[in-house]
Amino acid sequence: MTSKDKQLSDTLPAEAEVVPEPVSDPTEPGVSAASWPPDEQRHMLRMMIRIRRFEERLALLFKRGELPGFVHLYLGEEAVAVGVCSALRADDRITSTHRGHGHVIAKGAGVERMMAELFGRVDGYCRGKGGSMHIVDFSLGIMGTNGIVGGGIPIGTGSAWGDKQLGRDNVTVVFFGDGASNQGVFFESMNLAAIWELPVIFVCENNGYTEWTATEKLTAGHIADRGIPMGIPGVQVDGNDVAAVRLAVESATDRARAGEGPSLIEARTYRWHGHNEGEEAFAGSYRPDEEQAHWRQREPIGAFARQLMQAGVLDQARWDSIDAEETVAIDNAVAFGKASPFPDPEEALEHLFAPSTTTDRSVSA
Ligand SMILES: Cc1ncc(C[n+]2csc(CCOP(=O)(O)OP(=O)(O)O)c2C)c(N)n1
Ligand SMILES: [Mg+2]
Repeated sequence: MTSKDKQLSDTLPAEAEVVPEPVSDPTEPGVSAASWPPDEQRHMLRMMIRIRRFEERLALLFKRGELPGFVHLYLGEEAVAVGVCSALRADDRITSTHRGHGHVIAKGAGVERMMAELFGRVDGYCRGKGGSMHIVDFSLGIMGTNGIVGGGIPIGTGSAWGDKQLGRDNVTVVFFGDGASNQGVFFESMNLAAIWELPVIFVCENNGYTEWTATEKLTAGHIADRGIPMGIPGVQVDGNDVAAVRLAVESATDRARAGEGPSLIEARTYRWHGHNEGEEAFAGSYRPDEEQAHWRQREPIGAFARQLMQAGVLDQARWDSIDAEETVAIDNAVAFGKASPFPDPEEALEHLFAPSTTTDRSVSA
């Protein structure tokens, strides 16, 4: 274990008991990343570290009472967002969830404007009026984090329908959780995506819990199999293996761009923190210590960095400097967010609708 590994898994008990994987058919971890150029591999590592440091800072700010609103952290799940978005083009699109900071950072959102949004300030992505669950930037293909569980699923399916209608070869990825996979809209959207052969990739992040209930108490069968009756291929991947996730998404994007229709990917992972920050005040203890220790041992960033070191595309000094740069970037983002003013109360009812070129929204008395 390197000094960096130690830092990345600092709360892991020394003698953590390893429990079996709570899945029946996991992809073997440790898929080789060697097929991508070294710069891209280091960029994937950088993006995972950026998400990790961003989320850790939010946890701290929340504890200090400096962060308004609800925050659902993505710590431990970084390999899914980065594996997915590293397989996409800049002009592809994503829809996200209530646990969406990692998705949008991986798709290119700037941490300064995100932090300003989280502080409720005008320099944020929604002028400080949206917060954590409304981070949108169409120019980056980010169609929004979303407070409605399953809400991004039909939006992303519609985005793919638009591309198909316009003859564009873009792909849309829909991120959603294991809990959202039980929403009716998931099945409705898969049906339309299948019948119209839409270029959409449904990425289910199965992190083992829906709020405070274990997935197996709520969710029948394997999520990856849920598209089979509609002819949608599904795979289950190790969501803590960034290379495995990227490979699965690359084959789904090939399929989508070739006009062969949708795919479903179930990424098995684990959230390190509570459902939302501050849940300790009411949620009690609902996750076994051994389970948490097991998943912390399967920490995704150190595992990938070790692979890169073995492949000779990273050394400890480079890893340290990437980490230091990303930590400074988060310091700067916090300063930027805090320095930005609050929006003027006068503009509370502005920017509620996107400007429309086809509809006149003016109301005559
Ligand atoms: C339509 C809807 N129902 C219920 C909620 C309350 N809620 C917020 S997050 C959540 C659980 C989502 O679980 P999952 O999809 O597994 O995502 P995770 O939180 O594990 O990332 C629920 C029920 C909501 N926001 N929207
Ligand atoms: Mg979940």
